Amino acid sequence: MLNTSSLAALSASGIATPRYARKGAIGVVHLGLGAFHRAHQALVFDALLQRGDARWGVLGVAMRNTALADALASQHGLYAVQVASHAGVQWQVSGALWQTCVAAREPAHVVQALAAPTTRWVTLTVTEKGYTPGLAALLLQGLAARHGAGLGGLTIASCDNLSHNGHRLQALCVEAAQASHPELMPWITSACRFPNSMVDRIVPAATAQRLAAAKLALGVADQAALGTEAFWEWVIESRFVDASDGDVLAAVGVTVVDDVGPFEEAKLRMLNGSHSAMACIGAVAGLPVISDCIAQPTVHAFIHDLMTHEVGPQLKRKDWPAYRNALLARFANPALQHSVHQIATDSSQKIPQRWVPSALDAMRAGRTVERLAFASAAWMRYSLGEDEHGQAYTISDPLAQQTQALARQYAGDAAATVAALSGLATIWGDALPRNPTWLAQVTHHLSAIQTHGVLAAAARLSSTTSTSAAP
Ligand code: CS2
Repeated sequence: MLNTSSLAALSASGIATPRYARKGAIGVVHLGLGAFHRAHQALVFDALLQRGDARWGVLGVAMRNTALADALASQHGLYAVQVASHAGVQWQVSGALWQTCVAAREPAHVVQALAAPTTRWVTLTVTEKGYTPGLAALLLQGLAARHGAGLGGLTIASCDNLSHNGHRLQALCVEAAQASHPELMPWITSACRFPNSMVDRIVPAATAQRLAAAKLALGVADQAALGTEAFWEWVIESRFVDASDGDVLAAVGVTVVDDVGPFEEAKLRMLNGSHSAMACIGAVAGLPVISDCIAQPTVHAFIHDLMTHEVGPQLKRKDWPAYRNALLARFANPALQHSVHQIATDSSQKIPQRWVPSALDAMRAGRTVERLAFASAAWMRYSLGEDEHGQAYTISDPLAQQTQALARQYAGDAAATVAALSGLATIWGDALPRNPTWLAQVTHHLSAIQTHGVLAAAARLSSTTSTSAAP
């Protein structure tokens, strides 16, 4: 099994491995030890450690997943990442995780780490639904201990796919402090920093095939191996407790900006918005992974036109045509094998930032929203929990029980399904459910999906919708 004693042989066989001492005081507490962190921020910290800056060793905190944290602990925090690009695949072993633990099992360990004098940063990837009072309570315990010990504040960087993620996290902590530690409130706002940030890298959950490929490439088993694409981006606002961190991060490829808004808006609406649309369409059509979806000319045209006519024109980021083209190429990467069901997970938490703002902006600008309405109809069809070949699947979503019950109750009746499912204000907000044109379009597309099947309905949409010339 991969562990410290494997490193010399791996390095001799040409695999990039950590060349630094992997012990000492932890500098970063990361909450949410999923695949994304391990193939994204952890590799940024690994690059900093490789440069000899020992302040970035990570305590990786799984919120609940004991199996993953324990597997990583048994591998001394080491795991391999396969980076797949047109140029081929390359493996590297990350050494940034110096310790792991589980918040639900060892909360005191997390609090202690948050309160340690050497800890400078907290990063979070706890998913959209993870911003709970429980999370705030955990952070507050650590912050209270820090404050009590007379230590400085922390840079606390939310790295989840939420708009204004840093502001949201700060508001959650301040609100919790108001209730339980009012004396902490001024200190949290003055001594800690909550930069907004946009993170991007497509990192599918590991599969048995990936673990088998890792074993073949490494010559030892790695229970925590991952695959990803070559592209990565981390754009973060320059609001750090230690102002010099901006230059340090920039030196390893992080983009440090005053306002992350335009980057975050483009990423959530173009990349994640397209992902969620393909996830629903693919799940209903029985296409297992994103590269299968985008390989279908109908889906390619649909996603291209969605970004071109309904999402891109409203963005603050004016280079969106180039961004769109790069995304279409990234979606086609066959090495990723990114499961549509993984992306469809928690759709009720994702749609509010991925589709709804685009629909509202496009309508305000007098543009078509046909494809956003189609995607919404595809999500309603997806909510039945059974694809067009009669294959059942599990919907993993906090609202699954409710949405699936409604979809089944009105199955086959497009108007009734749309009336029931578009009334969920936590997903659609207030304006869309009251907009008769929107509701009529969603109903029209759901009915077309029911009659023709999702791919044929999408093909009809491409041939009937008139659109302006594409940039
Ligand atoms: C995906 C994201 O699962 C999902 O919802 O859309 O994880 C996506 O792959 C990343 O945000 C890419 O940066």
